[in-house]
Amino acid sequence: MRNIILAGALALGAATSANAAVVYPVGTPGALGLGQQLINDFNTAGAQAQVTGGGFIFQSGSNSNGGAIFGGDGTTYLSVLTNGSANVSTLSLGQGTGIVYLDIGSVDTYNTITLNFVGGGSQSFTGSQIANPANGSQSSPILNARFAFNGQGQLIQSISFASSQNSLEVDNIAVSVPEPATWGMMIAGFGIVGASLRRRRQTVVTA
Ligand SMILES: [Ca+2]
Ligand SMILES: [Ca+2]
Repeated sequence: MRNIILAGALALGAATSANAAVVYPVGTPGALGLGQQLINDFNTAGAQAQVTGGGFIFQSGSNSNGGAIFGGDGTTYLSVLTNGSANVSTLSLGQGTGIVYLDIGSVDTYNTITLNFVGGGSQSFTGSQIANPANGSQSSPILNARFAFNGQGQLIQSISFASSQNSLEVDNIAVSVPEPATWGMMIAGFGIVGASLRRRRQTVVTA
C-alpha cells in the first residue's frame, strides 16, 4: 500500500515538473503587444541604473560598440560588449514573471541570454538558439525582432545578457501581465484585508 502511494506521488511529481523554457519571435521591435508590461526601455538614467553587471553601455545609433535595432524605435538601447554581462530584474508583484519580452538586434552566435528562475535554477540560450543564421546582420528582420522567453511554468526572476564579442543589443524589456492564478491570489488577499477591516470596525462599534 505504502509503495503504491509512493509510486503515485512520484508519478505526480514527474507530471508537474516544469518544462524547459522556450524562445520565439513575437513581432517587430519597439511594439509592445497585448499582455506586455514595459519594465525597462533604458531611455533614462533611472532605467539604466536598474541594470547590474559590467562591460555594457547605453547608446543609440550604430557604431563599433553596437548596431541600432533594425525596425526598432530608434531610442537608447543596452549594448553588451566583449566579455560583458548585464542583468535585469524582471520581478513583477514580487514574484517573477511567466514570460519576458524584449527587442534584440543583430543576433550573433556569441550572444547568450540566460533566464534565472524564482527559487533557483537557470536556462541559457545562445544566439543560434534564438534566431538563425545568427550572423549579426543589422538589416535582417529575423535577427532584429521582438522575442518572448517563456518559462513554461517556471517564474523568471531576472534575465542576464552576455557576449564574448561586440555586441548584444537589447531594448524594451517587458513582463507578462499577471496571469489568472495571480489575480486569484490578489483578490483573496484583498478579501483578507477587507475582513480584517470589517472586524476592526466592529470592535470600534462595540467598544
Ligand atoms: Ca530604448
Ligand atoms: Ca549584435
